[in-house]
Amino acid sequence: MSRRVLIALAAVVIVAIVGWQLAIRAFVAAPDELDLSLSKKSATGLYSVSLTPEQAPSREGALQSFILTVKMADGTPVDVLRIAVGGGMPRHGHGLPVEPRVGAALGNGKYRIEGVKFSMAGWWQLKFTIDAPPGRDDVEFNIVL
Ligand SMILES: [Cu+2]
Repeated sequence: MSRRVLIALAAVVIVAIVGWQLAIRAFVAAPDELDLSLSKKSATGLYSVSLTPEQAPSREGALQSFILTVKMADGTPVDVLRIAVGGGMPRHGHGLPVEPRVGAALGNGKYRIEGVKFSMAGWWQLKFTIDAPPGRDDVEFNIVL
């Protein structure tokens, strides 16, 4: 084989390896600019919501629980009528492996979210729809493990 052919082959192999690694990285890794804040305003700004893991750090495969705290912008706790929980891995197109449950109100705007499971490492989202007398609003949190 000529030297030129060898160089071309080496270039093809390097491009393939780099491309494959970039593809794997895009599948596994979270975006660089991801908002990992666990305290934020709901989508329309109605509520101040925070999500506190009861077991930290979040682990792959274990059932875990979170405390969701819902307050008005001025800090007044909100008596929520209904919380819908959803989520999944945005880059993988799948949802949560187990449907979480919302426990009884703990008072002071706090609610325990039980039975959350992350079945693999990577970027997950937990999404909540909060139904309360002031209105309905959504909030989502990013979790990377
Ligand atoms: Cu996944």
